[in-house]
Amino acid sequence: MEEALIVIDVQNDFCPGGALAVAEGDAIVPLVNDLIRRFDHVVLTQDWHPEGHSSFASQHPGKNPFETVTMAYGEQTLWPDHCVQGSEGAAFHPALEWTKAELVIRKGFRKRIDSYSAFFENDHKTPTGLAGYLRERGISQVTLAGLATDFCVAYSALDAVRSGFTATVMMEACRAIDLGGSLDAMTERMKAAGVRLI
Ligand code: VGL
Ligand code: ZN
Repeated sequence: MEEALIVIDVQNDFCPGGALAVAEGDAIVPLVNDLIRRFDHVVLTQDWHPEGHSSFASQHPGKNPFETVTMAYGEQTLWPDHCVQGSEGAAFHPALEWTKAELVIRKGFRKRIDSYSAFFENDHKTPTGLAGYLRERGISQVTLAGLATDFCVAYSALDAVRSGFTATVMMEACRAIDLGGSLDAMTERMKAAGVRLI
């Protein structure tokens, strides 16, 4: 039974000084590097939006970051412009030891749809291909760490379980945005779904 570490969005824009900075986002980097050393298989995700992405508040006149809108696929939180393809903000944190990674899954590259999860976009239907990749590689267990706990990490963990993988989240190696109680809410959803939180 093979296991993979999935490192979620350890990118400059989610670290202090970045466009969508997560408090202490950079503090997890040494812990994530330790995990990378310990796992045989490492996959990274990279939030990767085209300019003018529909999840950016700047594209919705009269709306501010962290407000919500209804998209074709349901409710969507609006964000500051972040992780624009090819920008410094979209690059991995400079101290992240990513060279060992076997795969980088980019997500959020379709202009009309956001993607928090490493497995499915926010319509919960459009696959990223990660489940197929892991299955073909004989990987049935995933461990997750990264940013942000209550968005991309949580949705990835929930979709991992839904896709038939066992999922563990290393909570110390994650940091949250925590918008309107989202950390508690998503922690409860993960527990209820059978995600192991350690
Ligand atoms: C994320 C909001 C927007 C994340 C990505 O990585 O958790 N959150 N894009
Ligand atoms: Zn994003």
